[in-house]
Amino acid sequence: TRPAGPEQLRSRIAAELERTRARTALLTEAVDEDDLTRQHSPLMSPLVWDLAHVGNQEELWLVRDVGGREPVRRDIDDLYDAFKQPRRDRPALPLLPPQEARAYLLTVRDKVLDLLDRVAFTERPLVADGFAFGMIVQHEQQHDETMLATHQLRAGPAVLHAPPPPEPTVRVDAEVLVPAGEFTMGTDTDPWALDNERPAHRVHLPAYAIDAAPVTNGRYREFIADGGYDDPRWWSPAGWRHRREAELVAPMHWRRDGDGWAYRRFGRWAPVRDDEPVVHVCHHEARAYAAWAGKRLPTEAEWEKAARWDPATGRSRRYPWGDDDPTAEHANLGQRHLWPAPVGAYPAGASPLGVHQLIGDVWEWTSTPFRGHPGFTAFPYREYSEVFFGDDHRVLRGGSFGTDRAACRGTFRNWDFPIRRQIFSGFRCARDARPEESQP
Ligand code: AVJ
Ligand code: FE
Repeated sequence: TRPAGPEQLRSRIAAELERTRARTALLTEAVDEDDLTRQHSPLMSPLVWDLAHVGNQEELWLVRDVGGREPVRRDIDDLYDAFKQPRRDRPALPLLPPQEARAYLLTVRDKVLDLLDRVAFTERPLVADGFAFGMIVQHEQQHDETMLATHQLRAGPAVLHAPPPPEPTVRVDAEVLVPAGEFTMGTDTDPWALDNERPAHRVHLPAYAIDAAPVTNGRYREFIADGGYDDPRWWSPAGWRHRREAELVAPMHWRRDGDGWAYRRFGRWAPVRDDEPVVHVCHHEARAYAAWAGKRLPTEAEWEKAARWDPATGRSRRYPWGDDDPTAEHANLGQRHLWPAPVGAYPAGASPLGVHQLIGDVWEWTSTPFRGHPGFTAFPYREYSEVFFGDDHRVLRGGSFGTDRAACRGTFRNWDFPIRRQIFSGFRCARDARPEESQP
């Protein structure tokens, strides 16, 4: 996947920038000016903030830092600095109106394409292998997924359309046993991997079992029907407190529908389908379900070993299916569909151990607080990940149907507060291997 020479790298970067901008355009042209400037939830920015923020980051890193060129709009840096402006305050800011934001993005992009024609991909870490360009592509894609979550929160009729995900073609086992032993976690070699995915390091895990697929709506409904939301036994103390304060009774966007449940997906209500991975649950709900099921959430290392470790060679792959970039056969990524695919729909994406749908469909909560890998160094800026290290966030893995392939790898790490569920978050369970299972 490493491009052969600078000209291939240049054209690959140009294609990724363009593909990504087309997605941004789709998300911001599907609604009117009022919808773009309004706040649809206190958790989210107005879409027009995300739009200009994407352009501002591109200006900061590519035009100014890599290119060493004059600022386009130094006057708006503070407005679009995520650390200076909390999300709830963003609608009140003197933001660029939609047409000005679009014009700003075009101006920045012109300069970037000019720069891309001339840049030498030297050994300077910011430009080696086109890293800064890859970082900016991933940044825009991450905000596109955030904007997609804003669309899901938006009231009113549907404006986004996509074909449904593929139907299942195989039956998937309940769980897979992963033998005890070491594997390589993280990466030193993936050229566009972000700082928190580095460095590669060896991790030893005792034998464990992990669900071969994400937990489905059908199973999650059993937890609800069994009184799971009313039984503090299944919840952590913080989880139970949150469950009561927020009055959680079901995943976000669900409502009772006769004897069953319906969910709202981008402005349309539909009966809940049992064989799809559950989405829009917080870490506390995932943890409670796992306890009810007699299991636990996987650690981040357990998730990554199940996704990347190849027992035949002992090496860790970039993706469950190998080292090649995802295609439509491998995983439900990139907003090609607007919800998770039923279990068994992506046999070509399974890992060597037979674990399915690790990449795409839903972000998967792990039990691990977000920290740096051993030997971590912040690059190129502390505010991407280092400032979030600590006990406040839990790691999510694997990407959702709304994650672009450029922002998703076997090593990619996402994180959020354990109460958040407006993101496309689901989970799978794990458990320690029983002694008789641990024998080789
Ligand atoms: C990695 C998804 C947690 O959206 O807060 C975007 C990505 N960082 N702009 C986020 C990000 C800066 C980040 N997450
Ligand atoms: Fe950002």
